[in-house]
Amino acid sequence: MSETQPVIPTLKYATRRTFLKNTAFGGMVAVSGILGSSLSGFGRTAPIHINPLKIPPQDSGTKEGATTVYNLNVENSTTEFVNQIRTSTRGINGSYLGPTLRLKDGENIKINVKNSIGETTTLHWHGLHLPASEDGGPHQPIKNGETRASQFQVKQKAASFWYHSHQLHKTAEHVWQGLAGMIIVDDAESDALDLPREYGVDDIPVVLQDRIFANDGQMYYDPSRHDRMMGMVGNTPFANGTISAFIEAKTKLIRLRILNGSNASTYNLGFSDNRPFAQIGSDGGLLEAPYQTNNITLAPGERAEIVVDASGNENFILQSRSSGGTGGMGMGMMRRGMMGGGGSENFNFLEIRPSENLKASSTLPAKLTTIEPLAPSSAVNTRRFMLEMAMGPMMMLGFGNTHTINDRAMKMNRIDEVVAKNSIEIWELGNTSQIPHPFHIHDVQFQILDRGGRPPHPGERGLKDTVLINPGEMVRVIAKFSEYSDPNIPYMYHCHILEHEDAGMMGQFTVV
Ligand SMILES: [Cu+2]
Repeated sequence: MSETQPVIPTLKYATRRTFLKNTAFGGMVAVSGILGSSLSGFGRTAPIHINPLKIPPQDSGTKEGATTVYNLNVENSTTEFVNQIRTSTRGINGSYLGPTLRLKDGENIKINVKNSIGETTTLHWHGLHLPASEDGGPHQPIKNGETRASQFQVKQKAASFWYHSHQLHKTAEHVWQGLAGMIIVDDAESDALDLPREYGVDDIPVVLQDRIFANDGQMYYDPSRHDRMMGMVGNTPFANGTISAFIEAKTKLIRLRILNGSNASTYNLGFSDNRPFAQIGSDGGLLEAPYQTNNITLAPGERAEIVVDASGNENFILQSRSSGGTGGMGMGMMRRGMMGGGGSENFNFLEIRPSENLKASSTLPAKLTTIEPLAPSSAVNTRRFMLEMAMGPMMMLGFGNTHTINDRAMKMNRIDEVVAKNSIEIWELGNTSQIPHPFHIHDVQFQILDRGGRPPHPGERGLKDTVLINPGEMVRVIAKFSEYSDPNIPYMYHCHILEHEDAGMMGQFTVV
């Protein structure tokens, strides 16, 4: 496939559920898949991917007195993912996904969100510590035509966060259509570190997703009962909404801020030539020190910042591999078995093409930050949350609550847990179902105490707001619920497989 050849899917059978196995979309992905796995070491490899990675524009807001103001418009649009095919999408200040919001620790911000999509939605600031009233969750819906402001002070360590629709029962569909974007927080400590930081050049946001196109080029959100049960998994990999994406590396070290923005797929990430890289950050901050690996597992909602050395003559591909790899937790195998193909196949997300003369980069600092561990002895309360899925007859008959936490499905008018302000708590997260669930807690960054009684994986020893709970596993996390309280407006905790969240695997807590 040449770089100039347009790719046009067949339009003959525009049946909604006739998916693209035999269309040009599928063909393109399959071709890059085959070539991608056969990269080998004789001189410069031929480019495989065909589209420059879209880099979301940065939005650093506008100063209005002591407040930095951001204006977001949530809108309907169309996007040309493939030449000459316009796909209906939704985006924020754009046609698919949104700008990267650049925030500074300590600054007062106001984000105006205008809804122009013709139905109610909302935007949630995932991972940020803020008052419940400003969280952008199901209790802060924005009707079509209305604008709602979220106003708060940024109190975060430097890290990569994100924002996405959190509309009750509609989150999965809205995110599928494109309502998500990245947030980068900077702080003084990380500004002083010698890390790659030129946005879009050697510091690159990478939103990973997978989608399904019908033969008419549209991405219908039309989940089957199986999709609703297991989560909607696509067969076409997206990086920032780019299919078959590539970047040219101009510097020796490239920092990728990777967000798993998929609805339901856990990615087992590494490079096609298995080259090592350093993980430098987790969900809510930098790790204390770079962690050398060649494989990371990233569940929906999780982020990882990595730095890879692009030296060498060869192009290489950031891919998700189905077969587990070294450092993973057997996720690929498990999902392939459970999901029956689809999203756990090999996904080639992003080809990296080193320039002939790479600009030198500084060596990574040995120490990145300090994370004060929260001592289990300081916890005043322990709560247990069991993630459950009703399988068998209940599911087949389609009644009852199929996705629950502690036997209950989400109810807007029921507060499930009340946490005392400024207290430290241990939350025990268990999973009685047969598939993994990523558990997300609003408002806080937590620390993982142990996973199945064992210390967390090195890449998980930083600040986290989302953690994958494998079947039969108990993960203990510890968090401080500081500063903000509101007896009436709750925060959410939920599974970040968006179909599960929408089906009720969500609960509410207040801080008082
Ligand atoms: Cu789940």
